[in-house]
Amino acid sequence: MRVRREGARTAGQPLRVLLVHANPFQQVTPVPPYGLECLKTAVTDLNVEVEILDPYLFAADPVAAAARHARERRPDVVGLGLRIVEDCIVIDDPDAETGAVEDITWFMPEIRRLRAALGEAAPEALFLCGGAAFSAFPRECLDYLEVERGVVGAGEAPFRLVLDRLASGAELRAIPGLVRRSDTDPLDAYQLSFAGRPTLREPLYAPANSFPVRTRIGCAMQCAYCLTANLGRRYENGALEVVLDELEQTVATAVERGVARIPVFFADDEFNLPDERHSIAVLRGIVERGLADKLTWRAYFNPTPFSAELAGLVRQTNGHASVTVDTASAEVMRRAQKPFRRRHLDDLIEMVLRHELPADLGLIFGLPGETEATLAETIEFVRSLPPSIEVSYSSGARVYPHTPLAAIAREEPEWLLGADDPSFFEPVVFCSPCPPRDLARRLRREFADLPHVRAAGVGFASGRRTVAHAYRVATGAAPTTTWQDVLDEAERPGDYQRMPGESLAAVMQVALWHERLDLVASATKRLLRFRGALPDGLTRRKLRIARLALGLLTTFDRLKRVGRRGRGS
Ligand code: B12
Ligand code: SF4
Repeated sequence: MRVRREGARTAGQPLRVLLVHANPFQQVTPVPPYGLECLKTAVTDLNVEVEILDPYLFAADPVAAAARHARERRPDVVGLGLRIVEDCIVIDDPDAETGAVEDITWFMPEIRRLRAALGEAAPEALFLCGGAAFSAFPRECLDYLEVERGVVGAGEAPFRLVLDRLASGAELRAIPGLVRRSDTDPLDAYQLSFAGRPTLREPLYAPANSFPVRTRIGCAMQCAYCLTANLGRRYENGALEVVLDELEQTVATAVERGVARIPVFFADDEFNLPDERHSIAVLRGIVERGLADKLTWRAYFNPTPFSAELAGLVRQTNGHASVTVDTASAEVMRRAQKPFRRRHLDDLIEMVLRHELPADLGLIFGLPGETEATLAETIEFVRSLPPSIEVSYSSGARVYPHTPLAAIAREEPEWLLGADDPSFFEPVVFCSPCPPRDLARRLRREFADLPHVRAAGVGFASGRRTVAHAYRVATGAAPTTTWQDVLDEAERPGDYQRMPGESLAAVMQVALWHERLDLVASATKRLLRFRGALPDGLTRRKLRIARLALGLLTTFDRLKRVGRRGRGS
């Protein structure tokens, strides 16, 4: 079928593409729209104009702002990036006195509102979905959003082909990864590929929540509850030189903006699966290229393989291992299809301690097979850990369509709570041997004396919007609030994601990134007055020097502006 492009460009005119980050959680944890950046990078040599829009981060009324933008730009293609469909936090508030059995905020109704508004604003455009969450259950998303086409898995190659064909007026046929709403098994189309060149980053994003760098795609495992299980154990490594070039470029751009050391997140499902050879090669490359002092990094790890060589390199390159443990019980591990056994877990702890590695362990209580006895076993394991190892835990697991857990859930409906949706597209939670809120309260009691153990993540309902507000003020995009409000909010204790000192430093970094020296100066002043703990690496002496330098720079900046005005420019 040939896709109609009314109002289409005349020959030679570039195709206009609007990539929209359809992600309301940007208000709570803003991350760069890395998937969309990868798509844009993949078509830099085509005759196309690609623009990335992140309405939930930069606009006070995201749907209206996105629609307005689409109306003005009249794009030929609108890409919707569905990185997440929900906040994934089963219990956000253990004490909530609502009748709700779980607290997951499902974003699909909001995303449907966004899609409808964009559809009205750009009725001629070809709509295309993609993204990590989309790719795990594409048919359900296309139906719900009433979009005809989507790309399943890595989007670089299919996106390129789609634009190429549209530009030449050819049909959108036989493009690997491109699926139709009517396709019966779109998961079969899953793509694993890389652009083959370092990702070009949008300059808007400060490293407030780290820069993602993908080194491999997919996963050779199939844990029962995991979205990635829907890939069917497929994976591919990125080319080493390209990964290292991307790291080097990211560091260089940050240095240009006055950030001496950047936080990176290796955006892989598990950095050390299916083997550690690739991860070791990446870390060795960091050392060889002299990048180790210029970055810190974090990645998800499976407890095994984790050799002494890998541990040494993690340490040498300033890494932090977030280990996907889930449970310490052999029976729960077996039923969850976890790719390790208890002895691997014990070996990992020993390795982490021996190499003094910064690490945290992620647990999920309530998985299939969880009983009073297995709960007690995992609780005992957690209690045996030293306080240097942080632990975060969830109570209950979201059942996603097509996963092995969905099959288990059909067999054991007595442990299900949430939406009445047999397809599991709307949030349904599996939690054994008791409802998740009860389990969350119980675990809080069990770990009350262990400050390094806490409930996992932050939900949309309880998450602070401080960093998003900082972006809006710093870019002037939607000053819904003043900089003083941002600083007050940052200094107020109770943010799950950061201590007040860290929050002040994070908003200061956003201002610095956007060269708003006036805002940096007032954040510095506030940090100097602040009596609590400062983040690692920041001292009052450094702040005083920065204040002096900023005083000079802002005066210079002001003089420059006055001079320009005087010359009538
Ligand atoms: C690293 C990571 C994080 C880091 C991010 C650090 C950073 N600075 O970016 C941290 C820890 C901060 C994080 C936070 C969260 N995360 Co996270 N995260 C990941 C992880 C492992 C990698 C993401 C990534 O960058 N991938 C690499 C990029 C290149 O891939 P991509 O985005 O998929 O894009 C490709 C394709 O999807 C496609 N594509 C993407 N968009 C589009 C659009 C179109 C039009 C087309 C055609 C194609 C296309 O092409 C791209 C290039 O190949 C993914 C799992 C995964 N494998 O993706 C989970 C994942 C995205 N996270 C998830 C979740 C739930 C969250 C949180 C909500 C958790 C929380 N409550 O705090 C937040 C949300 C933050 C936010 N604003 O979105 C879930 C989402 C699923 C769901 N249930 O909705 C995932 C899928 C993990 C999982 N298996 O469950 N996350
Ligand atoms: S090893 Fe990790 S990414 Fe792979 S299926 Fe299991 S939980 Fe998912």
